[in-house]
Amino acid sequence: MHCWQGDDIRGFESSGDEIGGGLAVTGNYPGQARTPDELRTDFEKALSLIPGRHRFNLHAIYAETEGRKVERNELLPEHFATWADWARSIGIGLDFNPTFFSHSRAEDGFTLAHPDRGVRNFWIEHGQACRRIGAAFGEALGTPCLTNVWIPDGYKDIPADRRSPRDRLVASLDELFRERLAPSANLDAVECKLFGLGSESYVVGSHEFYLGYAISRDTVLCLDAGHFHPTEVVSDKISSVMLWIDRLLLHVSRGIRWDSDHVVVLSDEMRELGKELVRGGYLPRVHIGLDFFDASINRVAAWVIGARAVLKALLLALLEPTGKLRQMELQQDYTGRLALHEQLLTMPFGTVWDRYCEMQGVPTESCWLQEVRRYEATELGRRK
Ligand code: RNT
Ligand code: ZN
Repeated sequence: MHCWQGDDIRGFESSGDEIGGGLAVTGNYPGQARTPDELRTDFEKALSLIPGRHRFNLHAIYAETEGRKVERNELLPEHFATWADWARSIGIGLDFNPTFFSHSRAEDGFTLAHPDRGVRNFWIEHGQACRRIGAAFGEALGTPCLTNVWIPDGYKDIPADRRSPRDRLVASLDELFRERLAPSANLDAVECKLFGLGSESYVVGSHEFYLGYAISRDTVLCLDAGHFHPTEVVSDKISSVMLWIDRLLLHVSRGIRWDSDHVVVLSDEMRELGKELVRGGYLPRVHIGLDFFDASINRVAAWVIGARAVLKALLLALLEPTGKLRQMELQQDYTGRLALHEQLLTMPFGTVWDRYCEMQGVPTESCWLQEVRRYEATELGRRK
């Protein structure tokens, strides 16, 4: 579960920098977390309403530096010690992201692929610092931290040179990842993107770029559901990329007309994703991360809706009579396959889900919202 739904990707650097990087959070629903303690409390509330075990995914801008300005390339595990202590105390693992946006040195839209060596070096050092923080999390918590690199680099308009930024990005990444860290402590992931706000014509870290990078450097590949052409779906990519890479990170998100990062719901594509993970036996090799941010609704509810939707999709897939569907497919009985798909949609899935929630000691589908409303009245409503 991503930390950034709780505070609209603001973080705690209090530099006043715009989010940038082509990311946009819309809405002004009251109650956003303003401090690390508020973010932790809100997340724990959300956790209490979601069945199963989960992890928390931080970004470098959530460092706790006690009011001191610490440059991003000088961040140390000690700046995240409170996060690690908290994670241990509630028994969860942590994942991490360097933050290559919301910063004056990223304002011109380039970081690791910047033509200026000095700017590149700053961001390489930031990535290196973050990997060490990830490894410290992994060691402290006894579960590897997945450290995911996403950069915004790209051009708004027609480039004159598509090659050089990509040459520079490979070299920067190789430097960033040079230090060997135990995979039991830290795993590295790279995230591609088709376009962003302000990088509509060209993104250096495209899908082809990172697919090749992940295969050749043996890193985790991150596929974000909002980072492709609108009619392209990540569910159809999994069985292809898993042939060539060892581990996959999914950024589960919901784009509406563009990479809008709406709260994940039990959409057709979410269900299809769940089925692909279960049918292919990929669960042990896949990390499922949430990546959405909506500031127009209650943020704790947003976490709960998104996380529960992913779990519902997995449960639906686990309940599917896959053998029967496959058998029909092999016998070329596509009529029976389509009819059974349709029949499955009206089967009593909701009662199985509610029973699972009960067994896990969390509220059933019709009950969790009451808890969020109560929390809003007593806690979120006091934040003015
Ligand atoms: C941006 C990427 C990236 C971010 C987070 C905040 O397009 O999806 O994963 O959303 O790191
Ligand atoms: Zn993402």
